[in-house]
Amino acid sequence: MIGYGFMGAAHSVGWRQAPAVFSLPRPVELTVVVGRNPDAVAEAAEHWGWAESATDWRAVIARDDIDIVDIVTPGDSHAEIAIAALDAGKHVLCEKPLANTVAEAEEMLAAATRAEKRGVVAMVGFTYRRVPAVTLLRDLIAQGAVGTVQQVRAAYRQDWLVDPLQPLAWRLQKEHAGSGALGDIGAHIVDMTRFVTGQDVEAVSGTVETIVRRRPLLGSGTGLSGVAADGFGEVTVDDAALFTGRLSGGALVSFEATRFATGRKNALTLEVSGSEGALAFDLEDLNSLQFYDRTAPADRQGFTKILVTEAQHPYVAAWWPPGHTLGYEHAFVHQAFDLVSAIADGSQPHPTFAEGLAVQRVLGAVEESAATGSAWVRTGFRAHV
Ligand code: SOE
Repeated sequence: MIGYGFMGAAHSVGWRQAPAVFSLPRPVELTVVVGRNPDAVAEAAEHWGWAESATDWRAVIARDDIDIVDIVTPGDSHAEIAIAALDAGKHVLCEKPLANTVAEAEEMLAAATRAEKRGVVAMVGFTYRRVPAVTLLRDLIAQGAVGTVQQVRAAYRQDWLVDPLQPLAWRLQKEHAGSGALGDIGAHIVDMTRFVTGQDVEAVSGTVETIVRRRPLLGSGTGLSGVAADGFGEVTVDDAALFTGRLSGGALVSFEATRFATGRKNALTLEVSGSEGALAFDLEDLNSLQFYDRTAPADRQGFTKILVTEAQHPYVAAWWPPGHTLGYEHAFVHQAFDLVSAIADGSQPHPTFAEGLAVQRVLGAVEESAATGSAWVRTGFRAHV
């Protein structure tokens, strides 16, 4: 695993729990975690149960005892590491968004296509697909439960930047993160929309906004005592992105990704409205799915709550009896299980780098629409999901 921040912790839980909960077709060994700070990465290895720690990712991907490279670094190093690892014959799991630019994502897809010819696979870490209720949402749409999809409403709202003294971390600097809320959390709802509908986002129109333009530099005496006068830096990414999308099946989508929804901590909601019904998911109630059946007798129509904890629901049979709920980290366990299963049976895990590129093209088109003020910028890419 290259990196060891928040996603490093979540992935470590996934790698450690998957062999215990699922009968994996291959054993999983947490061999080495890589970071630039030797003391910090050694502590992370100890804490999360990795056998070794290292500071040179190139030396690690050259090792014969490494089969999978799990990339959980900021977006500015995804392309370099993923391409080198794939060319070295290692399977790759890369955190979202796939890259910081469309051009990088295209290079990564080319490397994945080369590697696929040698039986090496690549997957993107859009984990919300693997929340059982989201996979069920996709399955129900595919079965026609809502009829023709006519509208989708997708929002991902956080508020961790409302405090203007929140320091200028890497997520707020374009050279490291590529974009702000748009790529960090907007990427999730774009991928989820493509996943549950099975359709491409063919064109978008939108705007992005940076609400607080200067923030205290890390380590510049931030806190109650205020900030040293010279300790401010420019925020170079968006704080909020609002955009409309047109799906390849004709439906309209409204997207909102913001870090300034005061009071909303990690509020991801997705509602799919169809000719025969509707389905709605709320991450803050992630074990359930709201379903409205327009074909039901008129005297009993209404949104019903499906508790997604039955053995026949996606992934649930491996866990607990009905009503015993799952949490945020379980999607990372499902991700590890699905990747190892695909490697073992020689199949292509999803989402592929092609799907990651499709999301990247949507992000790029939103930025183009926002920069030029032009309505409807085509994403110009159809991924074969
Ligand atoms: C942003 O704070 C963040 O950590 C994203 O980077 C993750 O992808 C999201 O799942 C939770 O919020």
